[in-house]
Amino acid sequence: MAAAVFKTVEVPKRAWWVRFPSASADDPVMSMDERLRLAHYDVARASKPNELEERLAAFGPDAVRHLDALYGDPKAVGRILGTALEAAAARSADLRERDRHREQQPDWYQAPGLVGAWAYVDRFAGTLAGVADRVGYLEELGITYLHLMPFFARPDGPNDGGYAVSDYRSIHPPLGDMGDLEALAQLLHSRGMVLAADFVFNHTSSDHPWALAARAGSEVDRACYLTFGTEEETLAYAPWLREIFPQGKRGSFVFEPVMDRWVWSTFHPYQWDLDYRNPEVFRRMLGELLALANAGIDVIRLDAVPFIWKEPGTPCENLPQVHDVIRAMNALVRIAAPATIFKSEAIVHPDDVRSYLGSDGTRECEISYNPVLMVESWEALATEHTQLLRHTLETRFEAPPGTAWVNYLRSHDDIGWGFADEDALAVGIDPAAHRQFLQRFYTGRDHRSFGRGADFQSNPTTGDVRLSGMTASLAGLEQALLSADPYAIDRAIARVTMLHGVIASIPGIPLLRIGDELGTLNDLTYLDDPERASDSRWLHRPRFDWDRAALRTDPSTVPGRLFGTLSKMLRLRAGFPFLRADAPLRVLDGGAHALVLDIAEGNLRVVANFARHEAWVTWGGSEWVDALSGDAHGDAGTVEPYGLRWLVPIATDTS
Ligand code: OTU
Repeated sequence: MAAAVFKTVEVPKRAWWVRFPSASADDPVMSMDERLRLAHYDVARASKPNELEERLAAFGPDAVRHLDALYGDPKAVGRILGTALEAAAARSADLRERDRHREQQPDWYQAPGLVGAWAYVDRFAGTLAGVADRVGYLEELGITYLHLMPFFARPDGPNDGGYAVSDYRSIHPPLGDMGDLEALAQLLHSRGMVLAADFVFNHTSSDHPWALAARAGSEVDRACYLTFGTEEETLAYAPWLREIFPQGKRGSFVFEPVMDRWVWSTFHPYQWDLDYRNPEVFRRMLGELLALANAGIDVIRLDAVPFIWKEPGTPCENLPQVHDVIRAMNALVRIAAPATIFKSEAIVHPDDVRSYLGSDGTRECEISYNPVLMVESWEALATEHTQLLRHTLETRFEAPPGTAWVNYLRSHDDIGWGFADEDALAVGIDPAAHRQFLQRFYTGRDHRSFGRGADFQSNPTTGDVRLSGMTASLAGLEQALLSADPYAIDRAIARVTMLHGVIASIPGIPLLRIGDELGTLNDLTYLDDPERASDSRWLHRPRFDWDRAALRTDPSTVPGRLFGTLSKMLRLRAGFPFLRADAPLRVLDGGAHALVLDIAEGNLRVVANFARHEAWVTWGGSEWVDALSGDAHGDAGTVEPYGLRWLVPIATDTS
């Protein structure tokens, strides 16, 4: 038997001897229990079981099972467990208290009061400390979940809005430092809010220390990336891959002259994909993930999750091993930082999107973006018909037990027309032609257009193209203001309100684009910045306009009208105790132009008219009051263009 490696892990009040298994290749394969015991249980037991031990007992076997499936190497698995235990030991007393609290309330992210917004640190408030100063604004709007776009160190020059990370443990200097991040997390926590941040883990920046070491000749670091000696070798993969940013570069490989090798790069040339087939990559990135959790991040957004595992002759997206990686990481988070949850960012076929919420009761990502609801909300607005949206809600909306959708209209990314072909065909729509129509519509190239979006990343080979633009500009406010037509302005405000009204009333976490509450329009200034000009997503990443925000209390202004309605909706929803993420949703027949949803078995009936004309809609029931307007209603009525009702039953006195 090879010599065992011993290592001390400091945990409060006690030193734990963690004995890593160091089995050599000819050692017999150890059972899972045996390995866990070797990795941890060589401990002078306390009289009362320690909570870390309990968590290890509860989640260790899951972690090991998935790690075994990936790596089958007990030594590597032991090292990974060691990294998790080190992070557990480094966790602050406050966050350990938060862990206990969340373990008592494991469904916290399914509560109706969780209402999200996302923002860029610099564009919203200059610095992390500036964000702390602006928390009052978020509270006024009714936000309890703040997602800050990437704020870690990144290269000077192009860095994909921070999605090229040079160091996962230091903040991009103009934004502040780790102390500011921790202080902001503490402040939000003290106000009952949660903080979400990105874990950009498919790739590092090409100037990350591992990439620099790889260039300098370190074999260990080079093995963290996927590199190839010749371009021919890339052909084992290349023909199956999708191009994500075809206007930046063609293909998924870039030549690196210093190493004289080809490097895998799914996104921009300066974003190098990591090779999770190497357990050392898993271990290193787990350390970075848990450091993020230990800084006080509650919700970790797993960026570009479908791409993290590559196998020859496959599309290298959504492979089964991705699920093992995420499940193992989740189990290790349950051990080391259980207050933390994962949000999946997979903008792929709806079946694949859903797969990251786990299956067979296995915990994977607790929450996920819901891109198909986003896409089909815009689709229904353009077509003024709700059949595709209704069909998808009926067949795909129910989230697996213990999970929640994150419902949104706009992210910082483009809109790709990612409805399922089969869903479109099921309601008589030609998917390809329909995607072309939607793109034309929202870029102002259709005679009925009110949208003023822009093309993003048109692919000369496939003809695929995606869309950029702010909510208000896509919904017609920009065009209406240009024409100075009060009727058109009213219509555009009604569209923005109605779309948000659906997102805010549907089970799951609503996630608002900060600025949408003021009707912020497209920002063309990115065209003057050579680093950004080629990326039209900057059209919808404007600086937050605090002068505009100052108008929010003036109901005669566009910002005042929108802020008033949206903040009211968010507050109302937070106060509906039945509006949990797992509340049942039923799609009722409200005719071709309307969406009628029954939520939580008669507790709320949402009626939305997607058409530019009035619609007579039957929503059923008998006596309702519209929580938004206070008007009483029966079982049907005329709904104005883009009208919205949140109908709650009038309580019948049973005393
Ligand atoms: C993500 O998006 C981020 O949200 C982007 O801002 C980044 O540029 C990118 O990753 C690289 O880090 O293709 O058009 O299925 O669709 O990860 C945006 C997931 C993207 C991908 C998604 C990616």
